[in-house]
Amino acid sequence: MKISDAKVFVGGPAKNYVTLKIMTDQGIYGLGDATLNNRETLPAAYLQDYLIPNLIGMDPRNSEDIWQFFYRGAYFRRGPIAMAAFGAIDMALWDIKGKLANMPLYQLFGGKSREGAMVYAHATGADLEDLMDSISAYVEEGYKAVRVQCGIPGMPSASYATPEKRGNTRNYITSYKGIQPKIEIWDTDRYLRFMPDALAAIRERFGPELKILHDVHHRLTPREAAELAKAVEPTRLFWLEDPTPAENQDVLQLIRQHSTTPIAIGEVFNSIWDCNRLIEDELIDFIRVAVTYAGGITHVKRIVDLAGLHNVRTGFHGAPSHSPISMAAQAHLNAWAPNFGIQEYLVLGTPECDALFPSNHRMENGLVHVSDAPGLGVDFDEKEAERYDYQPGSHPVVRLEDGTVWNY
Ligand code: GCO
Ligand code: MG
Repeated sequence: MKISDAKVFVGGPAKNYVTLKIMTDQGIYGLGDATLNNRETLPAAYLQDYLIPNLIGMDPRNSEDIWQFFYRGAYFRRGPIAMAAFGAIDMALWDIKGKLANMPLYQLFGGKSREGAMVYAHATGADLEDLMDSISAYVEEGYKAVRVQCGIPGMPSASYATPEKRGNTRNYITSYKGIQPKIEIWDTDRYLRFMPDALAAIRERFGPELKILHDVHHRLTPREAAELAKAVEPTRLFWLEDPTPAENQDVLQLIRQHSTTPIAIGEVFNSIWDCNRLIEDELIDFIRVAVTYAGGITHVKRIVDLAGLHNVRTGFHGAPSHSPISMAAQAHLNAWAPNFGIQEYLVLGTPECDALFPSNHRMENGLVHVSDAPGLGVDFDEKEAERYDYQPGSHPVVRLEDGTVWNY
């Protein structure tokens, strides 16, 4: 069996998805997602210029060897661009493997460990009342867990705030159009004065059962993060995410020494080497890597197994930047992983998105039920794809009030 061709598509409804389709001489094809939010053309170029010419003629069943060939063969290892490109190839090869075996992927991993995998939605509000409305809407729909992000009084343009009061506060899709980034202003002191009480008020309003998550988006210093993690202990968060930038991992010890609030980190990591210490030293409770830019199923499965040895559960990144292809790969891992924690899940299910990526994965009462179709269980409609092309975008850049650049 040989890979006969491969194509890359960039574009999609309201988002640039980087979709890889690998064809074989036996007519079976596989799909992968190489979307790297707001840098989409780069993994696409890596695939087109370097990887696809090498892929043609390879045996698609040797997914491990192909992964090692590209990873080791790159010489310059790791990095989100390369790992997103390897990840897309890897997903597509697993998709082919599942179709050959006539089995859904979770069966190849070891079968189902659960019937439905718990997901969390993004509730956002321009202010606390607005956020409460957004949470209520998700709770009414049956969600068991929500990430809560709120506008901070006196801080008009943090990314947590939805600038339009009400209106688009639900199903928020990150939309940062244009190559010039939007500038947001951040003030740690205002945030720290507001957030613990806001989270306590949410717990008070929604009671003990709701799983409440909050994303700090790398904004705090280690000492400030320890202060916040300690202050929110009575609220019993499901997790506090990215409290500090994770380049310096020693600092996580400071947070641990001061608080028992569960910590989730890893959405910007792209290899096991970015998180093995955090996992082995048990400095985090949830690992947030994504199959998209952490090297695909082959590599992420290794991270999941390492995490399982150290009481660390999964909480894969699932922002709208991921296409339904990598979300399907994660649905299969979530069905299998003995140390599954939760899945971030944003309702992509617009009619346009469903038409482009038809699938039978379904969300019901806050749980994702994985499809039983062979392989990834998601398809890609090339005719639909012709409607879209690449739209440049950029993440915001954050500055303090005095102009100093801060962390997004
Ligand atoms: C999350 C992330 C997103 C990121 C986005 C960047 O937890 O979902 O922090 O909100 O901003 O994925 O591309
Ligand atoms: Mg995050």
